[in-house]
Amino acid sequence: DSDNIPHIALLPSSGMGHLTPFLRLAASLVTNHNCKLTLITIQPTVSLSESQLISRFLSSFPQITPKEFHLLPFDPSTANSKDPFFLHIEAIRRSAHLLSPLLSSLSSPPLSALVTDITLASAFLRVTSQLHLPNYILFTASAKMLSLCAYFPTILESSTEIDESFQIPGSSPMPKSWVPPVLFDLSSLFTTQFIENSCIMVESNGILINTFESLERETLEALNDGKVVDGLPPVIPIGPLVPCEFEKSTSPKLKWLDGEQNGSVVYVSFGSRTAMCREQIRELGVGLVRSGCRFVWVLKDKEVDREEEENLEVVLGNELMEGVKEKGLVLKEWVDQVEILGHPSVGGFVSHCGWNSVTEAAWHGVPILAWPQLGDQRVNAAVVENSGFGVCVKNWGWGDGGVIVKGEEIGEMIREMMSDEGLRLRAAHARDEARKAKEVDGSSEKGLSRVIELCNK
Ligand code: BUP
Repeated sequence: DSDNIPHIALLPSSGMGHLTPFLRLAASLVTNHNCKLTLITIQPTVSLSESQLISRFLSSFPQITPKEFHLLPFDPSTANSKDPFFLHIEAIRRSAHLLSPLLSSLSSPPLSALVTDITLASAFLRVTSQLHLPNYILFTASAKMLSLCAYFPTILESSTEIDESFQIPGSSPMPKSWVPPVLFDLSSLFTTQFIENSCIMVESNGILINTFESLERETLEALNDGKVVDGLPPVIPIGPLVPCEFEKSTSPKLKWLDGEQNGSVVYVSFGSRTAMCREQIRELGVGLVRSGCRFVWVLKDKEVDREEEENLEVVLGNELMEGVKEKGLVLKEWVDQVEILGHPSVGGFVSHCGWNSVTEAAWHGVPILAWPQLGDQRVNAAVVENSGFGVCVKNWGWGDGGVIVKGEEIGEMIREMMSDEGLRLRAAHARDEARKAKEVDGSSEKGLSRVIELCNK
């Protein structure tokens, strides 16, 4: 019945970690739920990977209407940050008023709702409320991180200094060391945006989240029972958002994996925006060689892919390069991570715990050795540890160059993870649970149906 088909506009934020879950959500809404969709993309994008993925997506889904949102000129010296992605988000926020005419033009059929990224929520909720258009937020990290985000203004209001840890109602105490360090600087761009987005959440119609019930049951219950923040709209788990065909980009180099034994290879990646300092990169290389395991290592030398220039020999040095090449495959390019995680040879993942990586590892049942680098990653790593399919070394630093972790220690931890049978069993269990959540009558698919019902009201 065409009356019950909602027209939803999706508006992702900057960076692959934000774009990818939006595109997976879009694919699932058109393919499995028969929705009419408009995808609004920000132009230009920060990274090349983003613009390439958007093109591939749009050519796979010609039934989705593309709309471009062009940014106004922006002077980065007027914002307190050096991070190209945060600066881009600020540029979007300052252009937010341009969304109103764009949304008004989408009238056939009329829009039912806008789904926007949490990092853009405060700017765009103002626009949707003026237009009386329902607004949903897609939260792209863990529910545990959502509870920290929602509760953060309350922490700031309280007169007591945070000691070693603090309590978010409905959860076990959270160590202060999990809080993204940037949040202790109240004048930073990230923190001002974070607080504004946190405060606006109560005004949205619902918060969709890329997690699943059995992974974060307690936290989801606390959020939905109003324990964390009174008046929060429904928090609806719809994850893991499943990797799709349009993302595939098979590289002939990955054929290497076919020749390796089942479960023997460790995959190493710190996501699309972390570039470790050279010294730490080299220690990691030493660690990988020392671990005795075979590996696929995705190495990033620059935060933004367009700026990568040095070749591998320069980054690693000739001697280490030789050692590394003998034992594994080291790549300084975009790889199909999901293909790697789904390969039978891969038996472990050294990961920064960007939330997409975590959900992809769970989807394929791959154990994680967590080494969070920034932002929400420590909180996400704690979710992984708590659910039993990963381990996190507490005294490894944030990877910002402050404390260099030695290769010997890295190698030992990798060896331990790769030989831990219990970890493998728990990862297989996480995979079964993730898959169950996405069955037709699974909790996350029911969540999506609920979103569509809400959009039709
Ligand atoms: Br690098 C890299 N190939 O080579 P996260 C990443 N990915 O497919 P991040 C590749 O990018 P935020 C590569 O599978 C995941 O879907 C990966 O998202 C994919 O981390 C995505 O894991 C990366 O959330 O983003 O990039 O640090 O900070 O927003 O979490």
